[in-house]
Amino acid sequence: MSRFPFFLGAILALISFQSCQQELPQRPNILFAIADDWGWPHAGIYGDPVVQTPAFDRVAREGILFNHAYVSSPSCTPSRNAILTGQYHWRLGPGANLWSTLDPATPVYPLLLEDAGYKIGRFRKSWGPGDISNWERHPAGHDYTNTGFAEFMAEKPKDQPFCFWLGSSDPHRPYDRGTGLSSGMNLEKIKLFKCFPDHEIIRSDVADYYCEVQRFDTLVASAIQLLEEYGELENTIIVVTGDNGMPFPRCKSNNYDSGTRMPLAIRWGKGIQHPGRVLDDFISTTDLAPTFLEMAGVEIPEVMTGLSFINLLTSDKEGFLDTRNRSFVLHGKERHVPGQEEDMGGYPGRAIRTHDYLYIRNFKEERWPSGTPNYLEAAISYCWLGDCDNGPTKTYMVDHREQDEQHRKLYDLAFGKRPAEELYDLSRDPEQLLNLAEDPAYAEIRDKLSEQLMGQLVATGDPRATGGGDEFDEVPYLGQGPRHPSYTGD
Ligand SMILES: [Ca+2]
Repeated sequence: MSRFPFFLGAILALISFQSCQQELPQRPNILFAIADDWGWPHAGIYGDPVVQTPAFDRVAREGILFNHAYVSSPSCTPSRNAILTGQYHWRLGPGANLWSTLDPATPVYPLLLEDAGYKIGRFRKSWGPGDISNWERHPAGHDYTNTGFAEFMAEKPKDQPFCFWLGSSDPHRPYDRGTGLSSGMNLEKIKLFKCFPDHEIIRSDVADYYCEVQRFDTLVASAIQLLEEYGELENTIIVVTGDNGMPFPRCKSNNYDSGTRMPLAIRWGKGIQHPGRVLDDFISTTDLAPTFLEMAGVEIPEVMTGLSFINLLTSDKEGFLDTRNRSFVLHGKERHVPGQEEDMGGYPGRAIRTHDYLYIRNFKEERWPSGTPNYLEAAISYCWLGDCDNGPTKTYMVDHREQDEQHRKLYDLAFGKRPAEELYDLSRDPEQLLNLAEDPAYAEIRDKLSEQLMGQLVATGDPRATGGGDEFDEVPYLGQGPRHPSYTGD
């Protein structure tokens, strides 16, 4: 059965899980903790041998750990827009792009909760980046960046439920070089993604990223401690996740697991009566908004394409539960940074991920997936492989691309052009490095997934699936892109 129409799926899911119904906490508080550029599986409980994430691990142990959570888009603004609106980013016009805007008429869950009596607030990075000065109320709530979650809790009337967005700017670049190593991390123990050359510079860069992941985890720990002090822990749903993958080549801003697959753990006191479970169901972070609204007893707007997963939280089983609705997930990319050679375009693509395969459709295969590799003195001179944040790993991979065949191969995988279709067989290639789209043995699977993907995109109103979408390339870009390290202008 297809994931969409979602209302039909929701009814069937309700029937499937009726036997597990229980009395749920009324109007629970919501603490949404989101890291910036933190990818799966970089948490202790996922088996990472180096990074230490005791707060995330605790949330998972006392709640549920999700193995297959995905963002709508591996880029800050569209990913966050999708979370707030409960809609795929391709339904949000300019909001599909990085450094953009969002139509103030779009329903967002924090404001719907405020209208229903919740106190709402946000800390540090929430919506964006971009410009939402035309919103009367900030879509993520009132700003407590200066005073913190503690002040929010101190202000809150005792009996008023709350919804708080605990944002962090970690582990976004830049990093203090060598902090991972100097903190005692064993670089040799790091499990490097296979899309990176194995070099000490890269291991050290990953360790620096881990340091900031750990700083985010400390923020989560302090928020949990505060909930305990106020006696609110058991009636609060705590969600810990990220907005896109690690800021390294072929990760963030890419439609591979390294860009779109997120750590996700959820704790909900008595709402989860069988804690410590691990789930393999596919979750889109667009599913969070309808889940929060349903928990609060607030009507879910019809425009939301996300699907509440309360049925998973209240189940007593683990593994892959909702086979009707959660056998795949969709994600995609519009413009991250305008890093192409001749226009403001991005690198549009969409993907469908199942337990067995990843299929990607690149709509403009003539463009550069990570932006042009050239350093030009033209109007776009500020972009150098613009879709990849600058850092030691990027510089190493560019500088050593001709060193040998392996370095060249990994450079091309990260920065080279890609065909219109990509297909990865996850049973033999979990890191998605070997494209089988042209292999005759996989033609039938490729065509089936292509048809399924396009059908879902049409059903969810994606302009790229109906012959349009070029308007995404015309949206003003309100930020800057990575410059070549040699750039000395302004
Ligand atoms: Ca981000």
